[in-house]
Amino acid sequence: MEDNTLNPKELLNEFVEEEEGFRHLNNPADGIKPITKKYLGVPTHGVGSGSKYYFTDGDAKVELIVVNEEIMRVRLAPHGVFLEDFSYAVPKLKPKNIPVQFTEDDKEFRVSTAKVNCHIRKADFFISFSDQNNVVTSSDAKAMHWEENTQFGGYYVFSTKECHPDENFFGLGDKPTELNLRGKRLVNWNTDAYSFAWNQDPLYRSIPFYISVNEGIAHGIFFDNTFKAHFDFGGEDKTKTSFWADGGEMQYYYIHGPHMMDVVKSYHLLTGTHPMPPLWALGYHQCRWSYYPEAKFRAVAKGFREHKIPCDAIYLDIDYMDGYRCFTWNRRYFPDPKKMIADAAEMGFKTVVIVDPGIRVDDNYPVFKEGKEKKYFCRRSDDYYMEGHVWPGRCQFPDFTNPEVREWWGSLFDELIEYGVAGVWNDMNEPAVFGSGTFPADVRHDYDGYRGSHRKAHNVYGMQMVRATYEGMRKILKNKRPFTITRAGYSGLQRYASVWTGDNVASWEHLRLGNIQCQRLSMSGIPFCGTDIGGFSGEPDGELFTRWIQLGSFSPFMRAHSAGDTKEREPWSFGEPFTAINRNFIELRYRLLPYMYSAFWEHHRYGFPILRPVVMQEQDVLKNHFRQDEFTYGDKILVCPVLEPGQKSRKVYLPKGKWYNFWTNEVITGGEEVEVPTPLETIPIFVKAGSVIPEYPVMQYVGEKPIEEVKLNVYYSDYEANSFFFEDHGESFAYEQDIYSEKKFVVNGEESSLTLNQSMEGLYTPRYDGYHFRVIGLPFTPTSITIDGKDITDFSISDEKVLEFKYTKTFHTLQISK
Ligand code: MIG
Repeated sequence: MEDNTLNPKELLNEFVEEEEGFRHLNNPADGIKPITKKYLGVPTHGVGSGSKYYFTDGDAKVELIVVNEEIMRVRLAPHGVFLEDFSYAVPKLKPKNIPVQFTEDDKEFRVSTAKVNCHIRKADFFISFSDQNNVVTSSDAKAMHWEENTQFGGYYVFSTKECHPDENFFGLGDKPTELNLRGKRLVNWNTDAYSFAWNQDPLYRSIPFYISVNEGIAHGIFFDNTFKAHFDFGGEDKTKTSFWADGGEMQYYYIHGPHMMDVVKSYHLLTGTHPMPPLWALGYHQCRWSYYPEAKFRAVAKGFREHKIPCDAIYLDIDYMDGYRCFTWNRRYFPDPKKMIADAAEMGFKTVVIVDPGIRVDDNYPVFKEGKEKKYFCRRSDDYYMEGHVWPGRCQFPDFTNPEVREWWGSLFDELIEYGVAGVWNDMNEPAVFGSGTFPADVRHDYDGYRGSHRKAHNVYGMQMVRATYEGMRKILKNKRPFTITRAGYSGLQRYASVWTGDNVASWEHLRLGNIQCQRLSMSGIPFCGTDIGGFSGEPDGELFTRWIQLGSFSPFMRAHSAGDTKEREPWSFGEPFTAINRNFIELRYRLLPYMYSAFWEHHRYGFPILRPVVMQEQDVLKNHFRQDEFTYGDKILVCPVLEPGQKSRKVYLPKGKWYNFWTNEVITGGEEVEVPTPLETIPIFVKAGSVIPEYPVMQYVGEKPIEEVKLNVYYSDYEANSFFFEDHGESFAYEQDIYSEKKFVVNGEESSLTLNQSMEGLYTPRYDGYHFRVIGLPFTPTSITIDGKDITDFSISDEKVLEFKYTKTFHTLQISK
């Protein structure tokens, strides 16, 4: 007998939007009823006050919540009953108490804050948004619509907006395609995508958030719906942008700009930012599938120190476990893990281990036994356990959407942590199952009490796994920051983990793709991201590996990783000149750690992305909507990777303003492309005039030596410019109690003088006093240098015209003049 409620064919249904609306792709001969969609008609009533407004058309109801001046949330209840308000992405929706105006005339209802107006048109229920200058930024091209789902209950939900001739789209997480999403149709459904290809979709993560830029004005749409979701950015019909999902509510946040940066900041306000990572996690990480046995692990550690290549973390992939059982050790390969990890720690290495969600069905395996007894594993609709084959063999899978299961999973890390493990890598959590790909649709999930099938929980499963890992580690580590990395995720995952882009390939195309993916993740709310440097599958040559290390030095998460069937792949594996160049760049990363850590703080505290594509600097320049190579790390350092073999030079676009070539200190006026030499030793790096870039001495690992001296690289500018410099203990949560130091530098140059002011906030005092100053680009020969009124007489000026001196006390005002 066919079970009508669980027809797996339903999962394959796709919709194509056409002029006349949506239609099923399925052949009616399959026995699936053709779609009969319903549209909102006429809003006959509008009521509301404060932050909540309701508009109705017969049974159908639309809710509008004013979150703050820039953000409004729209929800649709086709038959008048909204689902309970719960979201894994938005932990707490706290509408701000702000003045809101609600007005009505013949044509429309209107809800307005000081910055945004939402218009609900009376003729047809079209919803649009405009800014305080009455410029319409987003408007419906069709009224919201839905289709009843006779198989599972609920609705397919649709929204269609106007797409303008020069409107461009960004965001959506890790999609492996051009940075600009205009013309694309994409799907969110977490998928294990080994050796994925350019344009392959979907991949591992689902981030239903995009940014539109039209005529210089940006807005964002966050479609907070965890079901399989679809986006079409003027692909099917170039005048329409649509998003729809196979279930759940039509629920989206309209996020006003006008700048892309404002949109990203507001998105972070809803979904949270990444906590400060332990400082060591910003160092270089070495991974491979797998380093085993113990002798191999030790040899890799030794190799780094012998080659004097800085490294902070070495990873253990699945072979450290006993038959791939999580929380066990293969004692033949690793007879005394505690000692091995302690010895590595002695040498300055953190050990990071992998875990997978599949738990081997084995009554002699305590984790399985306990999970089974407590009924923590996922079950099918008719109560059978969800079973699937993964690395350990036949497995069952914890329901991470159950808070009790998360708590249990988190507690399982106590032994690993007692052994000294410092980081946990969460793999296969799409969830991935051999053969079938993932769970069947009927698998049930607790969903924190708001129960649902796998159709609803699939895209959040991985995020809840890494959340369980993160929260468990945080509890066990007490005041120490956990380090976690995840493959799968949904919006908000940044509150719990860093990510890597999954199983890429050792090719130049993937180097290009990885650069785009990291920028896109960064602007989609996932700041701590990186690719498998060198490419997971296949063999890079020395040149490709070195170009990847160079780009990777400017990925927030920097890790080399490779599949087991490839040749050895450490930074010294390719001989000279590659080893020396790789060392140089990894060293550069360690020199720039305080700058990178400060950029992380700007993310954590203020919601800025860490990597910023050029379009985020100058969204009003249409050409920039199509640039995807150059980006800034924070807002001071612009990087452009070399993405082709044998390239001697390449074009780099510099946004308006003055930039210094990092390697030569040459000053270049931006606003156009420049040709930059790209010998294997360098990639184009530029520093914005007016920046103050703090620099630590090179160390083999974070904390190798106490920091006695910090270099301050001051780049002269003839305008006023600010820089931040954040420091703290680097591994505790004391920053939450204001135990940190946030310094602000203000550079201001004139024709014959330069002033640098420093102010401080926070309760942390670094152990060093004063700085080693390097002043770059002075347009005059200095004769007088004073700090807080005291003369500095001991200074030097190099051939490159870099002025250097030290001052061993803290300072407020530095004055340099002709
Ligand atoms: O089925 O743990 O993406 O980084 O090395 C493959 C083995 C499972 C996939 C991950 C990859 C990891 C590998 N894992």
